[in-house]
Amino acid sequence: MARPTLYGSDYSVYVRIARMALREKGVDYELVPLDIFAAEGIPAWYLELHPFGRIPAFEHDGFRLFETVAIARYVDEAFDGPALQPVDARGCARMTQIIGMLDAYGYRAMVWDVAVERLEKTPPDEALIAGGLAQAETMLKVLTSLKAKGPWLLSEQLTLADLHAAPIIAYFLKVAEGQKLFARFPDLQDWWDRIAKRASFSNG
Ligand SMILES: N[C@@H](CCC(=O)N[C@@H](CS)C(=O)NCC(=O)O)C(=O)O
Repeated sequence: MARPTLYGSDYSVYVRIARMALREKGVDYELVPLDIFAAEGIPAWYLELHPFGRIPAFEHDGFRLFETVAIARYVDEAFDGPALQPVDARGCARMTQIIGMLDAYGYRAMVWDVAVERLEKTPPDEALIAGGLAQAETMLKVLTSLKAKGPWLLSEQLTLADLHAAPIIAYFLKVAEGQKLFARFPDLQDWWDRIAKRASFSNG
C-alpha cells in the first residue's frame, strides 16, 4: 500500500495524536513539516489540503483528510495492525464521547488557557489560567468517572481515546499548576504512567 503523508509540526498536540495512531498501527509515513505559525503565513498549497489552516492534514494515495479524529479512524481502518477502536456499540460510543469531550472542553482550556498562557505570555493572564484550570478540573473528574477499570481508558484495549488524551494531558503537565491538579486524580496517574511509556508517545 502507498505510504501516507502527514502534514504538520512536532509542537502540535493534534499532529502528535495522528502520529501516535500511525505508530501504533506500524504504518510507515512521511511527515511533511508545516509550521502553521510561521511569520510568512500559511502557504497557499496547504490551504488546498486544509482550508481552515490548521494542522494536521493527511493524504493517502490521492485521498485527502483533515480533522484528527477522521485521520486516526482512517489509519485504524485502512491499515493492518492492532485494532484501535472497540467493535461493540457502547465501547465505540464511549470512545467517541471521550474524544469529543477532549476536543470540545479539554484542548483549549488545558493547552492554551493554562499551559501556553503560563509558558509563553508575559505577563500571563491569570484570570484565563484560573478559568482554564477550573475547566481542566471538570475534565479530569469526568475522565476519571468515564474511565473503565483496566490499563486503558476503555479497559483492556488501547484505543483512539487514549491516543487523543495523551498529547493534550502531556501539554498540560508542562506547567506546575497542571501537575498539581493532575496529581489529585490517581486513577488517571496510573494510566498516564502507562501511556507515557509507549514507543508511539515519543516523537519520531
Ligand atoms: N479540529 C482540528 C484541530 C487542529 C488544531 O487546532 N491544530 C492546531 C495545532 S495543535 C493548529 O493548527 N492551530 C493553529 C491555529 O490555531 O491557528 C483537528 O482535529 O485536527
